[in-house]
Amino acid sequence: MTKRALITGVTGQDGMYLARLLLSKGYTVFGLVRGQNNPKIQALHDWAPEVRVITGDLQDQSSLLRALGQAQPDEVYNLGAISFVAYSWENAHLTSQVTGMGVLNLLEAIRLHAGTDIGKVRFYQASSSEMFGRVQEVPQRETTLLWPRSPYGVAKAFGHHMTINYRESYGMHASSGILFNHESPLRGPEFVTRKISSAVARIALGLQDQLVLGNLDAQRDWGFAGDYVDAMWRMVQQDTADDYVVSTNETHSVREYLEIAFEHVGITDWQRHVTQDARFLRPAEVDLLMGDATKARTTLGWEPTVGFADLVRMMVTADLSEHGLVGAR
Ligand code: NAP
Ligand code: F7E
Repeated sequence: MTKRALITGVTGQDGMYLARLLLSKGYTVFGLVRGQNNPKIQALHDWAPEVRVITGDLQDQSSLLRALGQAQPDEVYNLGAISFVAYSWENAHLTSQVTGMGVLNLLEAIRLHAGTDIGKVRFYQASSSEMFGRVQEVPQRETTLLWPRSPYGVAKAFGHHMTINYRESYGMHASSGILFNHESPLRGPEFVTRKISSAVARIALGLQDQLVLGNLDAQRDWGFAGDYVDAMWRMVQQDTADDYVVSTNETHSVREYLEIAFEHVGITDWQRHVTQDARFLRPAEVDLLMGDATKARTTLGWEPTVGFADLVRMMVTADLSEHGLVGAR
């Protein structure tokens, strides 16, 4: 029997990679898309034409119930969120509604949809290393105390605990992946990796001279999005639902990312192209993230396949060749 999956956030970076992964495994894939004329539908269609689009919004529970009725999914992947941390301070209430309450809306819709057969729909929640915030240990693992530092992190912590609560209260097969930063040529241009790869490509092509950034000393555990959606799928296939850290177990600074990106286009004196501006600093920074994915490696048999330097080069190469156009990604 062909499995059926519903992905929220299907127009985002991870949604696009996950849709392709599930299609390659023979799934029938439904994607929840918000808005009445969302321009990203075309990019999704170009990327994965077989995805069946259903309109709906994480803030609108009746739309979620309708989507579940239409898709009749065996698996639901909740990737929809307001995901840009900097934006979450300026729009804290909205972020809480979508990224936090949206999880509850969807869990409750699944519970109502499934009725007495709660096991018929498996659920994946896109939790985040941002929940560790002011980290209480290094590296961070599933048991590390959460100390979120942004409205986004707080909202994700709510969704994370609500997912665990639905598992424990109702026996729902609900898993939470605590994913550390993962990137790709599909990454939104507002995130630092893509902001840099895009600017470096433009500087190399003589289209731009300066790149303005915030904190260059922040350290992140950066992996490749294509690897991370595979971990999501593996979690959902387990007999028992659980929570897993997904990371590379390495940490690198924004400065290191810059060095490799510029080096890739033959620029060694990159400092003359980079300036810092306080407008890109955050009210509360997450200084250092580094995950311990031992549980995912041992239980799920999951391994990252793309290292940090190769990831940086992949993103710069993609921006060089296609200049932000979807076709060459
Ligand atoms: P992304 O590119 O920002 O995609 C977010 C998706 O959520 C988009 O499809 C967006 O739709 C959708 N969305 C926004 N508001 C919505 C609403 N009200 N109702 C329904 N959908 C809505 O994020 P991503 O990088 O793919 O990340 C996927 C998920 O993993 C997110 O939940 C993110 O918070 C989480 N996460 C990401 C990382 C990472 O490093 N990438 C790490 C840990 C956790 P539009 O296209 O219409 O805007
Ligand atoms: O920032 C620093 C910034 O916006 C990374 C999301 O996917 O991963 C992502 O959140 C670091 C921060 O990602 C600029 O201060 C310096 O320390 O690329 P980012 P993020 O905040 O780590 C987590 C795991 C998620 O869950 C989120 O959804 O880079 N930084 N200068 C800058 N960041 C940005 N965006 N722009 C700058 O100019």
